[in-house]
Amino acid sequence: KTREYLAYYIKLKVMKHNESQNILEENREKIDIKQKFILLFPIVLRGLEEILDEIKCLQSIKQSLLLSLQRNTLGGKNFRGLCVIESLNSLLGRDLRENEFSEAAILGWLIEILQGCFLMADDIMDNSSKRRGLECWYREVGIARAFNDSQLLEACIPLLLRKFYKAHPFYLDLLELFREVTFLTELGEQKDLLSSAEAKRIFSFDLKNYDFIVTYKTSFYSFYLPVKCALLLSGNLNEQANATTKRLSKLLGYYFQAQDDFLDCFGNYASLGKVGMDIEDNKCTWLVCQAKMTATAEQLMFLEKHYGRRNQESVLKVKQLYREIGIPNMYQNFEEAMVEKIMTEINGIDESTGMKKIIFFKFFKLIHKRSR
Ligand code: DMA
Ligand code: MG
Ligand code: MG
Ligand code: MG
Repeated sequence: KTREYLAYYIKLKVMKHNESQNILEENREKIDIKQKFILLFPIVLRGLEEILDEIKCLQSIKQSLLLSLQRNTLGGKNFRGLCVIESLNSLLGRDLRENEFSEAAILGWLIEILQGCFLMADDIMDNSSKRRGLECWYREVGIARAFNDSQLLEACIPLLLRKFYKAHPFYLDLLELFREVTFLTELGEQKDLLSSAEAKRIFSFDLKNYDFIVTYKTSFYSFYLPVKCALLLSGNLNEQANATTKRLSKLLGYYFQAQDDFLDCFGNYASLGKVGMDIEDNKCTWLVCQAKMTATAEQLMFLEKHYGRRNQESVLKVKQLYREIGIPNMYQNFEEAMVEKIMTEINGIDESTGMKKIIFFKFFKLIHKRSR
């Protein structure tokens, strides 16, 4: 029922706050964390509506913003948002009270909104066609509007934070955290973009370059941000717990983005809901870095000839070359080595800082061998 409800609202209109709250009330005992999380989304939506009403925003503009918020925030895996709840749960070592759950869920939704802003812009930058099984937003409303929608929603985040957390003892820390992580992610996107545009083409790609791109564009907002939000909600300001979160986030982010790159090339639309563009876009991906390191001189020339070309024959040739070089097998080995490394790191966490190993075990389990 929740799924139908969502599918309906994503496509048709802005969700009604009272309807979702009724479903939540009626099913409180039956629904799981994810469904509960999704049913709390209309609280954020209504929060934005109130902010816009306070400044007497034109109705038509308000509706357009609420719709783009909903359309670009819902429909994903929600693992970043859910991670705030799961992490707080682990940090406190007990079930969350209703108000604690909502507090974590709203922060989780702010992360999901931020992700929506990044994706709207990323799809323009990457010439993508599909996102979450739907047309990319810029293909529906045009580049100009999608650009401004991304800006607008990003600007809503501090306003929503103020609305929901103004009285929270760590309000300022949360505000700074979101600002900083937004900046770092956009730096990563910048590096991603500039690397793909470099005149030297594939010869500038290497794992050092790759490390910077993925740490900045993926690790901070996907892993560090949700766990850090939970740390702040639990009142943990321990520096070492913070450093551990950063270290593990970097590692998980690296693994996550290498998966994303692998799936871009070898995954399928039915489970991903997006169509890969990395080869056409001349991206510095995990795959092309590996290929560069192991290819023969002849294969390198072939790669140079076909990588970053906007035609299907070239794309297929690059994929064929990846298979010849044995990239899928190398990826499997990489995955196994990563599992080892991540497990060792998690097991080494010092829990006397208040940090909990289970947070990262759960996180890892969610992304391990994912196909979407
Ligand atoms: C996306 O990297 C990074 C951000 C910050 C959205 P990507 O272009 O590889 O993502 P996707 O494959 O989802 O387009
Ligand atoms: Mg992209
Ligand atoms: Mg991108
Ligand atoms: Mg990708």
